[in-house]
Amino acid sequence: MKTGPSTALIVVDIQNDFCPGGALAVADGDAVVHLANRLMGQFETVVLTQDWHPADHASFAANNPGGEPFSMIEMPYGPQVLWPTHCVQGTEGAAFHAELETDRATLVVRKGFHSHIDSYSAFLENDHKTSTGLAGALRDRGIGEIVLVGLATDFCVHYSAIDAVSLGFGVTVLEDGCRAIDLDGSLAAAKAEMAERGVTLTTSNRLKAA
Ligand code: VGL
Ligand code: ZN
Repeated sequence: MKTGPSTALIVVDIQNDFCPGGALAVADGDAVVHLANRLMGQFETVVLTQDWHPADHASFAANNPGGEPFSMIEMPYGPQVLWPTHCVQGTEGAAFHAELETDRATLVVRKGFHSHIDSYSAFLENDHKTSTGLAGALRDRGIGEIVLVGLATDFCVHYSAIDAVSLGFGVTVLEDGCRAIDLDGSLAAAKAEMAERGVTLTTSNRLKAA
């Protein structure tokens, strides 16, 4: 099956730090690599996203005196989880998983590189204003629908999905192609919000040619 040319596959943050052994490991995160590779063969437009933080990033607990990893703080743009230091630019942890077939990508989007704003979404940073440029790049390529897989379901996949809906894209999340961090019920909340905003939550075996 080949998916139609107006649908892009977006592979979110399949990087070493989100895989077992990484700094912010998502349980079973590496289990999605082979499915992502297989799906890439079915799309003309394949986007990879890469969490790409400077070492002084404000979302790192280590850069917030007294801040515990996985606790919440208030940033000028709203609440922010403090994370273990992860995906620092140029490190092995920020590199894509070695088995991810990155040669298939037609666009790679890096995000989270402003020290004072986190960016879960591949479209808008966490201030919900600063654009990564991805929406424009997709529109310029004639893309109207996106299919999302990757890490983590409840953070970067979730925020990418709801921003894409707000920006006018049709959005499908393949749940078997994602794994979650699941912090205090964040997976259930993310799934409920995605469903409510009109994201189609399905599985790869039900992906239809569009
Ligand atoms: C992510 C937390 C912090 C993700 C990135 O890729 O879901 N989560 N940075
Ligand atoms: Zn991050």
